[in-house]
Amino acid sequence: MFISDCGLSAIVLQAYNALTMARQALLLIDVQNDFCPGGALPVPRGDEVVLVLNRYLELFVQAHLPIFASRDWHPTKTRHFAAYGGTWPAHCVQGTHGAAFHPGLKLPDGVTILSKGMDPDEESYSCFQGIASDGRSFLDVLNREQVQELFVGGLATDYCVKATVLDACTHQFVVNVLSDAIRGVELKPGDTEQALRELERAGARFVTFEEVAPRLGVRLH
Ligand code: VGL
Repeated sequence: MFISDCGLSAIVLQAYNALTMARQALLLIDVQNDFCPGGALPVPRGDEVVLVLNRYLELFVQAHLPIFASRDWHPTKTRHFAAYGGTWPAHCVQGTHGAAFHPGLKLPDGVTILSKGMDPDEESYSCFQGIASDGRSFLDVLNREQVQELFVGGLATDYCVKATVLDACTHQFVVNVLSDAIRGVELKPGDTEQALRELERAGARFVTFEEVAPRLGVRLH
């Protein structure tokens, strides 16, 4: 059998990834209807991340690496909402259409869902404040899966993506922000730019799809 140089290095990289116990993982933040155009708290052009994230999903499935997806999962009454003293219009209320993942997002079987924002008295933006369906914290899940490096995309750059990436840096993960798969709310113009600068200062790297595929040793056809 003829194996090209490129094919061989892909195989070696995948074997390395397998032997070192899958250190990398994909993390999608809050790709939910309410954060997309037409939703209760729309992120401008938020739905544009869906197609790009589907490509990342395919990549991580092929590389047999763990995939996580967070969701805002609020009760009807919470201090997070303007009606109860918070900042935001009601959004992502548990069990509603707005809280569902965008219908175009192709979440594979085996994805771990992290829910956050359930406490009516707590403001939570970071996925590290979320829990899996079995009640384990996100940090526990990552440690159990021996994840050391995260690739993070989704919504919104200036809130939940930012808070999650900052926490991940604090917890000493290597963090890659998917610059082609994030969008900001921009409550104030410039918020997204400022968030990106903060993430860079915290040690996050910025990557695009073309750079990630070879890093994982996967070639998509
Ligand atoms: C978010 C604002 C309010 C987010 C959540 O997912 O980034 N933004 N709640």
